[in-house]
This record gives sequence, structure tokens and C-alpha cells, in this order.
Amino acid sequence: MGPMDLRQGIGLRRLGTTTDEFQQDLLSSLYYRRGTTVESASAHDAYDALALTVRDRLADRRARTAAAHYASNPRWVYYLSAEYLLGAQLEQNLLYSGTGEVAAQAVKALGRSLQEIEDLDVEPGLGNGGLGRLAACLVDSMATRDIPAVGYGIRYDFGIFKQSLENGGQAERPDDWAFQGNPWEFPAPDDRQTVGFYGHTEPIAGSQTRKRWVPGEIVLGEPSHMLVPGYGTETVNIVRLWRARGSEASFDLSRFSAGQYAEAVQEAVRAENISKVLYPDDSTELGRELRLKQQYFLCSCSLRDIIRRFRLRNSDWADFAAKTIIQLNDTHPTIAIPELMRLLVDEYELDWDQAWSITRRTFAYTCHTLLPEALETWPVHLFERLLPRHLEIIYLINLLFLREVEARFPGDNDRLRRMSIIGEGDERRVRMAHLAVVGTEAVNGVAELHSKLLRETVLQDFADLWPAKFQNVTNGVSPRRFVKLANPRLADLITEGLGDDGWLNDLERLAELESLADDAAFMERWRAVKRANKVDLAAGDPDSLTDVMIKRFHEYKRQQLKLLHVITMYQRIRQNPAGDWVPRTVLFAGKAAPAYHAAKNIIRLINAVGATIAADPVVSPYLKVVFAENYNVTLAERIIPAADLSEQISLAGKEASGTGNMKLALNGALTVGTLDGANIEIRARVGEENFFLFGLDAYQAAEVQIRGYNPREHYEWDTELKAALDAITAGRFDGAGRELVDSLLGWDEYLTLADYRSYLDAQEEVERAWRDPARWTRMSILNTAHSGFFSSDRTIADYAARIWRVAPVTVPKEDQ
Ligand code: OAK
Repeated sequence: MGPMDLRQGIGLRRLGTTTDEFQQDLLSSLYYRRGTTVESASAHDAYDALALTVRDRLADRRARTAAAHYASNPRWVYYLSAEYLLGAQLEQNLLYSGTGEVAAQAVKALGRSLQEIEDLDVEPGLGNGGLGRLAACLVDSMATRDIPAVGYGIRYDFGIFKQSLENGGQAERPDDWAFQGNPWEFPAPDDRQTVGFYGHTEPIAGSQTRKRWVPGEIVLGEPSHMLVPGYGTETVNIVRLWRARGSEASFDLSRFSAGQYAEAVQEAVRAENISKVLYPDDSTELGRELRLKQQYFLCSCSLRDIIRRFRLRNSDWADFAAKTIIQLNDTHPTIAIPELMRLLVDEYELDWDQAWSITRRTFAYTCHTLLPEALETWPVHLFERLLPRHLEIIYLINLLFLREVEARFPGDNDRLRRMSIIGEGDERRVRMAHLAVVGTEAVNGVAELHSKLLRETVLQDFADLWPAKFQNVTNGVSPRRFVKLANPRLADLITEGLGDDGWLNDLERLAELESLADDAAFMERWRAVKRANKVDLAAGDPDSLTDVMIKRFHEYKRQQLKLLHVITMYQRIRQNPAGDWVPRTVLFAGKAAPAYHAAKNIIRLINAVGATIAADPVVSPYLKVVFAENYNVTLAERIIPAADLSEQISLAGKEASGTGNMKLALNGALTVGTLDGANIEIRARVGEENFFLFGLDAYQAAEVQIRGYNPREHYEWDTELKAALDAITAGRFDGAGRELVDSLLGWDEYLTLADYRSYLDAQEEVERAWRDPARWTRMSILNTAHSGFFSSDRTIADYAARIWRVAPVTVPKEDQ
């Protein structure tokens, strides 16, 4: 009997769809589940009651999904990710359950507006940036595409800090996102797992390969899950999040009784620290250990859960890979590879070769970077202490792998050294990316250029050995969240233009807008939508060109290049106040890693420049710099619809893909950008005449570096560049930015000065286009029209067909 039959079998009523029925259930949630009355309900009671009522509307679909998946015993996709940036849940779940309108009516009974309640919705802070938001878009699209899938992650207490500005610089505070509870979460204590750390291994009599691992510390993993509904379909998948807990034995009752309160709980505290924060500072040995502990915790809990689920329906290990595909979201979950080997060999007693064959066919790996500093390696001695059995397994994997290389390239010792999973430097280290390539069936980059550069540079030896293993899957974004929810005005206009809203899960249909790109009435409305969004954002004059750079702060992304442009504009306007200047609002938002001083200095300089301009009566009518604090998914959803210009100005070859670039183009912002990441594919689709290109390409950039780059040449030669840098050095912006100038003139790792003039030229082209509103509007419409490819639904279709080889499972509608 499946869950669907269960509900009907016990005569449970079906939840109603009318306003009255919804209101009844809302009042019932308030009364019975929050334990309060309308008269005494706080705003939070109202929020929670509404969330529970909406969640209930998805529960049926979830039960039917589980039943349908169980019955068809498909190949499941398991997505392992250290980060999820799911965004606010209430509005999304109202949309995906089709209850937005009835809810808006029903909440009146609580004496509150829907908007007021939505404002209380706190987004789960479980990620840092692009990788985490991509994971959220992909799970959305897996559900929308009816792919049986579970996302696994960690339920961090503090997944990301709250950013504020103090004296113009970034200050960090903890973001206790679940402080008020999280009504979207279902605890699942029955599926709790036990995870070991430290200890030693012992031989097992009569076996060469099997070992017994005797851990020195045991931690519990407690799961809970959040619902991930598909749009326009019945499927509701889940994201399962693990939280670390000390076992009962970790509480020392006798010490507590003796008044040693801190000592009594120290073991439990140590256990719970595993899910305390995302990416704990790894500048200390303890920090590094905690990171690896976290990664293993995620993988060990998830793999045991995956195996448990497999065994519900299957009994033969030979079927495991046919029923299971585990996608590794970058290298953070790579320890899952030796962990699966350990489970299969040591615990389930498979022989090594069979276990290895299963493992290799079960995993696939997505790489999200090219930056060498982001390619993880762990000291061998750390592994030895924390995960002794895994290190033995990695050694054996490596030995057999290097034999394979030796057989293909006899005598090429250099190659063996380069490819080894163990790096032999001053300190021997485990190279997680190598392990990830060796232990998986497919490896992909996240945009065409990125995948190509992976094959040509960091993973070249591996691509030589296994060319067929390497693929590209270009990233995408959810059109539901980033158009429909974020930009309802534009969504309505598009729906009107196309005649229906089918584009929301068939985004290539946006191409039909092309025929409206010259329609004067439509263009007028398109402009009006953008203007209204700017009024809502209230960042600056809605008639000014809203120029946005929203992303993590990193030198490779080159916020400093944007800033040099701003300083040059400031100087130009001051020199010629009567000039015909295009008014601009330049909006920055983004967080810097707390220990990344250079990035934090750039934030400081942005705010100092902004203050100087704001205080200058000559320049301020034309130029305004805004820094929006605490960039997160919710803030992105407010800024993106209001953007005219999208800054995608990373040094070519450094940004793996970018996804903000897609969201902005989709919302009709024009891009000024380099030939980097997915910018290249955006430009190819929207048309080069509708994209402002500048700068060196990835090969030219590499050549400049090889020939010996001297940033000072640009400084000496370009008088405006010199003036901008000199103004910083002279302390014109409250003394901020001198270290930046030193690094730019000293080595300028990301070729900021080399691209400066080309960037300024592109910005002049931007202003020429802006002065012709009809031209700009046409370009804007065409950007939206040709961004359909960048739906994460397409990304998932690519993964499903080319990497996972899985088919959708249709969840039947409930009998009426
Ligand atoms: C985070 C940690 C380690 C390695 C990579 C990341 C990461 O966030 N990478 C970003 O992933 C996005 C999704 O694929 C890309 O769009 C960004 O270009 C990339 O920087």
C-alpha cells in the first residue's frame, strides 16, 4: 500500500482548494499547531500557521511522489552538496502549490496582509555563493522535470554570516536563520545515522583487502528534510539535511553532578560543532580538521541513507549503480568515494574489484572552479588521524590507478607524479580533485569555456587518459524564482505577450518575444516595468542607468575595475560639469570572505568613493554609488528586476560560469562583460550587437602573463588611469584603497589595468545605446527573448540525458 492509499484508506479528507477551506485550515493551524488564538496571535504565529497550511498542501503530492517512485524503482539521482541557498520558502511554496490567491484572501482573517507575513520569511542561510544557489536551482528543476532525486546537505546553524557596513567596511555577525524555528522542515529521527572518526584499523583474518575500523569518536547525524516541489507537475522531492549531535554517552552525568558543567558537555559540544558553520576558517590545523570532519559527516550519513533506500527495493549489489547516481557538487563530498568503497568492502564484504566497478559507475563529479587555490587538498597526516581506514583505501585506489597510467604511458614518471592522488611536496597531501576524477564515471565543467579549460589545463593529463569522461553542462537558473517570483510585473507582461504562461517551464518559448521587440506599445510597457521595479528598489533616481555588480567579492571578479571606471567618471564630470552626462546609479552588493583582506579593502574603497561623490554637488546629480548590505537570495530578487546594466567583468578564464549573468540577462539587463564563463554563451545567443564586450580573452590573458606583465606600463601610458590611481594614493577617498593601488601597480594578478581602457570604451558604447531609448529597449527585449537556454530545466535535461542517464517518473494526479 502506498502513502496515497494510506490517506484515503483511513478516510482522511482531501484538503480543500477554496478560500473558505484554506481559511479554516489556517485557523486550525493557528489554534491546534501554534496553540494560540486569532486575538493573541503574534506576527510570527501568523507566519507559522500560514507556512504549515501551505506545507500541508504539498504533503499529498509528496506522499504520492514517494509512492510512485517506490513503485517504479528507478535510477535515483542523489545530489551531494556542501551548500544550498534555497531562498525564501513561503512565496515559492505558495506559487508551486497554486495557493497564492486563496492564501491572500484567507490571511485577512488574521488581520494581516500576505505581504506583511511574507516579510517575516527568513531564507535558510546554508551556502556562500554560486555553487549553493546552483544546487537550489538544480533541485527545483529536478522536481519540475520529474526526476526522482534527493539533495543531501548539512543543516548548518550558521551557514553564512550577516554582513553590515561599519565605518564603510564589512562587519560580520552570525545569522541565526532558524532562530524562530523552521516550519518547512520535517524531522526524521528514525533515519538517524552514526558516524565514526579517528581510531585505528585492524586486519581481518583471512582477508587481504578487508579491514576493521575501530573509531575513537562517534557522532550522530540527525536528518530533517525540506520539500522541493516541481512547478506545473505533481512531483515533490526533498532536500535532506544532517545535523550533528553527541550521543547519549557524550553527556557526562557524573561530572555534571560534580559541578563540572562545561566538562560534562564538552564531548557533545565537540560533536555539534560539526554542523555549526559552513567552511570553518581553515587557517589553523583545528579548522582544517573540522572541515574534513564536516565533509565526511555529510558523506557518511548520506551514503548510509542511500544504501538504506536502495535495499528497500533491491537485494543485489550488482544493481546498485544502475539504481543510483551520486552527483558530487565540487570536491567537498569527494570523501564519499572511499567511504562507499569502505562500506562495500569492509561492511558488506564485496571483493575490491566489484566494489570499485560499482563505485566508479555510481559517481559523477562537477567541478566549479579553475582557481588553483580552490582545488582542495588535505594533508596526509590529517587523514591518517581522522580517517585512517579511508587513507588506506585511497592509497590502494591510487596504486591501482597509477598502474593503469603506467600501462598506458610506460616510463612517463613525470606524468605519474603529476597525476597521483597523493601530491609529494614539502608535505604529502591528498588531492581531492584527482580522487574525484579517478572515482567517477563523468566529470563536467559548468560552461563551455570552463569545460574546455579544465581539459586543457588543470585536468589535462586526465583528459588525455579518459577523453570520453569529460563533458560540459552549462549552468542554468530557475525561471520561477528569478522571473515569476522576483519580477512579477515582467512575468505578467511576458505572459500577455506570449498569450499564456507556458514559458515558465518551457523557457525557450521566450524567443517568441522577438516579434515584439519593435512593437512600440510593447516596448513602452517593457520600459514601464523596468522603471516601476527601480522605483520599488529605491536605490537611486529611477530614470538613471542602473548599473549593478552583485556577486561575492573576489579580486578575479574585478569589482576594482568597476571602481576605477566610477572614479574616472567622477573625475571627468568634475573637469567638465556642463558636459552631457548620462546619470548613473552604480549598485554593488556582495560579501567578502571574512579573512580575505584585499576583498574587504575593496568594499571599504567603494564606500569611501560613494561618500565622496555623494558629498560633491557637482558630480552627485550624475553619479551615485550604492552599496546594498547583506547580499543574499532575497536581496538578489529585489535588485535583479531593477537592473539596466549587468557587470560581468571577471578576468577571462577565471569565472567558471556565473549564474547572476543569466538571471540579469533574463530580466532584460544588458551585459557589459568579458569572454569568460557563460558570458560567451549569453553573447552568442542574445547576439553580439546586444552585448557590450571588452577585454582580453582567456588565451590572450594567459599570453600576457607568460610574456611578463608590467601593470605600470598601462599606468604610465593611460593618463585617465593614472589620474584615478593617483587620486586613491593621494587619499582623496578618505585614505582608503592604498593597498589596492600597491597591488595593482605591483603585480595586478587579474590584469585589471590591462583591461581598463577597453572597459571604458565599452562603457561609452553603453551610454550611446542608453541615449537612444528605443534602441536600448529593443536590446533589452532581445536579451530576455534569447535567454531561454539558461533555464536550469535545460541544465537538468542535459544532466539527465548525458550524465545520469535517467528518465522522468510521472507522479499520477490524485483521483478526483
Ligand atoms: C565554491 C567553493 C569551491 C569551489 C567553487 C565554488 C563556487 O561557488 N564556484 C562557483 O560556482 C558557480 C556554479 O557553478 C559558478 O557559476 C561560478 O562561476 C563559480 O565561481
